[in-house]
Amino acid sequence: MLVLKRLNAFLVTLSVTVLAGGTAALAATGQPKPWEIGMQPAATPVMQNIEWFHSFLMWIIGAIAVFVLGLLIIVMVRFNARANPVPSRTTHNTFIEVVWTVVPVLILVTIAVPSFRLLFFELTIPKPDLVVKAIGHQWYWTYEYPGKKIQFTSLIAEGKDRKPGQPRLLSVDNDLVVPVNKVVEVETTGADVIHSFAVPSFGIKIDAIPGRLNKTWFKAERVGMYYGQCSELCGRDHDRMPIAVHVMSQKDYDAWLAMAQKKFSADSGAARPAVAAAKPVARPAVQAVNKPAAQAVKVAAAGTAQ
Ligand SMILES: [Cu+2]
Repeated sequence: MLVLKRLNAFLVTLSVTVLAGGTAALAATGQPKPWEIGMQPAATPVMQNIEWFHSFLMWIIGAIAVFVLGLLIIVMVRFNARANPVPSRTTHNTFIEVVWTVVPVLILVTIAVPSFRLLFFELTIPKPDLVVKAIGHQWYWTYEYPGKKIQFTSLIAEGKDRKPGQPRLLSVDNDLVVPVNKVVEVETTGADVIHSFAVPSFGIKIDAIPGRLNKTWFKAERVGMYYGQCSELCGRDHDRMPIAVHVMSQKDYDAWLAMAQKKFSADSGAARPAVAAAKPVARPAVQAVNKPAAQAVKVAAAGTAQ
């Protein structure tokens, strides 16, 4: 009885925790949380579709796993050497062979239809209300608002630069600011190596490749802060180029735009000095390792030249 009582108490605690967690998740902004096992709450229609597709696949995977487990148990119980000492010599059964070919095909078709629908939804960019350009650098992002003469760098906020409430390793000095409920087209490119612009709660992840212009889109449906990270191994400080998107109401965005056009005017060069500040993230140990490698490259190059 005690065991049952304890089990009951555990289940009640668990359900309360899950419910409370669910409510908190709804109110929370787009960033990871301790002990999170699901995905970050969706903030765009694309991510809502990704979440749906994920759950849909989980049901199919679960059903297949349970079915196969059931078959294994039946085989173990009914056809072991003790229960079935004289095995049958059957080798073919046309009906079963047709079934185990056709059913998997049907399952794959069932998966393929929503999968392609989601892919087209992600890749077909609706008419944008705003275009922003994200340029990956080693190791920070620069953002441009084409046609609005805004260009600024976005550097990780660390130490005393990190304001209270800003999450560690995800916050930056200058957020990418966009209006709520508007289609934002993101153009990405790389200035040096391949980076990747990814924001989990928007359901976007797109490579920023030097010499190419990649495009994706999002429509954030709630105001708030949404965080992402460069998701392509791009060198020493790959972990130090977070993405912080501040989604604002149209009114706040307009006010920010007016301010930004003065502060980050692409013509004034005001955005430039910050780039220099990004460089001296000293990591002596790594540099020491890199040096011999650089020398080796030089030696190899000299060898080729001869
Ligand atoms: Cu990167």
